[in-house]
Amino acid sequence: MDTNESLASLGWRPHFQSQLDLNEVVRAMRVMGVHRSRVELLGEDGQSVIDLSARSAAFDLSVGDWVLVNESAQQIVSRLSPFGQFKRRAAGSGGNTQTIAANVDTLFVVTSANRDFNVARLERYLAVAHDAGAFPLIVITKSDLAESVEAFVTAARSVSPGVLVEALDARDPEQIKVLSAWCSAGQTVALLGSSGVGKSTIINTLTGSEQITSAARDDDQRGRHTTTSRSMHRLPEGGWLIDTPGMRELQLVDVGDALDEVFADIAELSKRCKFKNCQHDAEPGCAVQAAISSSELDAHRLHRYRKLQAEDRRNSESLADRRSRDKSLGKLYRSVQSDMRDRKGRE
Ligand SMILES: Nc1nc2c(ncn2[C@@H]2O[C@H](COP(=O)(O)OP(=O)(O)OP(=O)(O)O)[C@@H](O)[C@H]2O)c(=O)[nH]1
Ligand SMILES: [Mg+2]
Repeated sequence: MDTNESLASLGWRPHFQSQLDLNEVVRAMRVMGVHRSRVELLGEDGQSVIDLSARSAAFDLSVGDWVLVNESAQQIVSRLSPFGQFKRRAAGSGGNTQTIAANVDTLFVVTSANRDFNVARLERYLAVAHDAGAFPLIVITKSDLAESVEAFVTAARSVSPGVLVEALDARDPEQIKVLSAWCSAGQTVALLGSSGVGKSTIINTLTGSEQITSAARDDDQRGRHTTTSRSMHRLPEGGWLIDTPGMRELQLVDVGDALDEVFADIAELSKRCKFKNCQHDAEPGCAVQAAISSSELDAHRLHRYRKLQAEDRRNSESLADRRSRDKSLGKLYRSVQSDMRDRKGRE
């Protein structure tokens, strides 16, 4: 293990420095991998693996997090507040928010030039990137298998004004070089996208190493969820890549203004509506509807924007609702308990 790490090479920055109490003897380490019962950390003095005791588990760590550890690096003392984190509403659970990765500078939104390609899904990923304070780049893999990759590139560029798009064969070391620019020393790049689109392949080609990948199934050209955990990989350029397992669903939660950044064209048009609270339905003087009439804006895009807004509101509200419900339940339990105590006292 390389013991000559500097914190800067691990992605340290003033945002974290400002959270340190200079009187405390602690060490900062970065979370490289999170497993069920342990976390792998890397710091200036090398690696440490910490069993997730009940106390450490309470920090709810994700890959990319920075933590402070005690002198022996055997216990996590605290988790530093991240400058950004990817989150989604966890599938199938009671509306919990799941953090995918923290402190990411650039997000490679990976899709492939086949049936995986879906504009609505890309819009979601971009919203998550903006919310996490990460710069998004859409990477279209399997360009070698497409008859015309240009159609995919054009569609990807329409996802958000000014968004950067690269199309490539992820297995080709020459073509992959366009991605190296984002991976310089101290930079953290995460890859998100469906299973089988080539996230681990990109990492293999960039690092020249062998992550496990698997042939996509022939029938639907999708993978089989080959990558099963999130982990950080060092790049020859000095940056860090976070591989993630393919996702079936990315439900937005609490992304707030990030949607307006993805749909900046609609947000910009809205400013010209006659009414400030225009819903872009049938209000007079609606600049958004006017843009649809003149074919400047696609009506489907407005529909998707609204759908995502509604989803985000629903998921975020249910979190708030749940908190207030928990609070009132807590009150109820306390009053029942004190009733019981009173009764017992009288007996
Ligand atoms: N022809 C071609 N095949 C590719 C390309 N990128 C990936 N593949 C193949 O697609 C299959 C799936 O790639 P993976 O890298 O495992 O996909 P993944 O996104 O990591 O999938 P999960 O780990 O399941 O989320 C592998 O057989 C790769 O060799 C590409 O650009 N061109
Ligand atoms: Mg993978």
